[in-house]
Amino acid sequence: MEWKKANSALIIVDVQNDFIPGGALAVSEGDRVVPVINAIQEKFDHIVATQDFHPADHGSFAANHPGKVPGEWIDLAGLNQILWPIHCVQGTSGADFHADLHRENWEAIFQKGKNPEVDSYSGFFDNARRGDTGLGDYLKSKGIERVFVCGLALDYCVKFTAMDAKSLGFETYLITDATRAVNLKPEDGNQAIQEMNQAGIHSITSKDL
Ligand code: VGL
Ligand code: ZN
Repeated sequence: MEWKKANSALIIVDVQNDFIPGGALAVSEGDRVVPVINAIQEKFDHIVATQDFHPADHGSFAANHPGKVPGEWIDLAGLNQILWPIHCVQGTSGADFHADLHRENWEAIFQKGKNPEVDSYSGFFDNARRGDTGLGDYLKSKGIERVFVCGLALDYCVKFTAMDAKSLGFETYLITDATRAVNLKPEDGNQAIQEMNQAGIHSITSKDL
């Protein structure tokens, strides 16, 4: 495919220890994205990352709702919310980026999920679309028109980030071999790709770059 470095950005979503096998919210094969993402970084002039960064009292944690377990749904300040294990708590190693992930050329990191009252899958907005991380304005200030999205997890934060990028007017690409799904249901990852494609997000592999 044809694309210009100058007006393109790579968005690396949530490649953090808690989403890696052995972590609190492990994504199967989540570690496999690391070498792929390291290899493609050299193709980009603009690289940003997102970081899931919850306070310990975050409302998406089942442990903060007596009697509830991960996978159950609740009403969280007016939004339907699936409950997760405690993960990516600020100041813990689970919130740190995977140690092998190259970070030398990152321009900025956008943290999300800091408001205990609302979850934030997207790197742009919280799930209520109220809070804004500044990622959209940042990309626009750099003249970015095209974004390539990769990281964890495909069926949550990668999908929501790509969908918001598209809705903000960026030409949006999903790098399918640089992401993995949580797959609470076995087809969730494939369904996420279908939803993204229907929204006009293009699927490519790292070899297409
Ligand atoms: C994520 C569930 C909860 C993700 C973050 O990064 O995909 N998923 N928090
Ligand atoms: Zn989270």
